Amino acid sequence: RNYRSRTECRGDIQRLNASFLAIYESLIPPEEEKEKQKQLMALLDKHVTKEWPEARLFLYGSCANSFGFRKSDIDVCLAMGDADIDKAQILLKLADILKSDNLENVQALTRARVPIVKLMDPTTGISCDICVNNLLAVINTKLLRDYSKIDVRLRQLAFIIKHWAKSRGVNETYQGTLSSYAYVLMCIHFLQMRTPSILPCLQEMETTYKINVDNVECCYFDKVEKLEGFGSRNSESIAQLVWAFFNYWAHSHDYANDVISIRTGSLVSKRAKDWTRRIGNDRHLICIEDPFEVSHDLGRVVDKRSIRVLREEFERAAEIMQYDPNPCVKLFEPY
Ligand code: 3AT
Ligand code: MG
Repeated sequence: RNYRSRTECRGDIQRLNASFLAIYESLIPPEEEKEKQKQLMALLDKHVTKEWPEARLFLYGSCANSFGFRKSDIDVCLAMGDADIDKAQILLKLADILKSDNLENVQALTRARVPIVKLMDPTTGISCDICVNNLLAVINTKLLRDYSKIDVRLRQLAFIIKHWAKSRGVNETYQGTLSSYAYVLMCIHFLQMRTPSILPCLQEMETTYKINVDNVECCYFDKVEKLEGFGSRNSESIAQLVWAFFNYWAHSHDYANDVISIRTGSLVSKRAKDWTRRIGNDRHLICIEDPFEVSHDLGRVVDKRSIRVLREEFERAAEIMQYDPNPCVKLFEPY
C-alpha cells in the first residue's frame, strides 16, 4: 500500500493533533494528586525536622519537574547541609523513625547505586523514595520545570515521547535504554534547534539564578515568565513536532560525531568532549550531555545491543508517523 506523505494532508494532521492532545490530557495528573503529595510531604517534614532541625526536604524528578504522569511515585531528597555525613546511617535512622508512624513497607536500601528509603503512605496511596543530599537532581528538576513554563509544546511533546518510550520498553536504564530524564533533555534540545526556535537556551542567557552544588556551578536565566510567547513565531503543531523528533533520531542525528547539549542549545562534537573512545563501561553510542554535570553522558547506559533496539524503535516510529493511516494505535502498541 502506498499512503500519501502525511505532511501533504492537512485534515490528516489536524486529526492526529487532536489524538495526541487527547493522550496528553489523559496523562496529566489531576489537582488532587498534588494535594496528596503536599500532605505526605508535610508528614515527612514533621518527622525529619524533629530529628534533624536544620535538614530540609525537596521534591525532585517527575513529581516536581512537570513531566510526571498521573499516579506516579514521588522522589524526595533529604538535604542535610553537611556534605560529609554517612548516608547509610542517616537512611537507617530515617527508616526507624518513619516505621513508628502509620507508613507501610518502610525499607532502607543502603547499598543501591542511589541509596534510599522506600515507603508507602496508606492515607494518600502514594509510594515514595527518599535519598540524601542529591541536590543536583533538585536543581536539574527546577531547570526542567522552568523550561516547561516557556512553551506548552515542550510538555506535550515530552509526554508523548515518554508515553511512547514506556509503551515500547525503551525507558529501562537497567536494560540499556534511556531514562525519562534523558528523553526530556532530548525534547528540550530538539525544540531549541527548530527554526524559528521554540525554546531558548537558558544557560546562555543572563544569570538570574545561581547556586554551587557539589562543586558544580549551576547558573541560568530563571525569570521565565518574561519569556512568554518566545516560541510563537514557530507555529508547528504537536503532530508535526512528534514526526520531526522521530525523523531526527531515526535519520538525521549524527551518532558518530555529535553530542546533544541543552547547556549550549546546540550540538557539541564528541571529539571536543573526548567522548570518542570507550572508557570503562562508557561507550558514548548516543550522547546526551547533562546540563550541569557536563562530563556526564546520559547515554552512558546504552550498549552495543541496546543502541540497535533504540535506533530501530526511532525508525519504526518515524515510519509510522510518515505512512500509517492511524499512527496513534501503532505508535504506542505494547512491545
Ligand atoms: P518517571 O516519570 O518516573 O519515568 P522521572 O522524571 O522521575 O521519570 P527519572 O526516574 O529518570 O525521571 O529520574 C528522577 C530524577 O532524577 C530526574 C532527574 O532530576 C534525576 N536524574 C535521573 N537520572 C539522572 C542522571 N543520570 N543524572 C542526573 N540526574 C538524574
Ligand atoms: Mg521517577
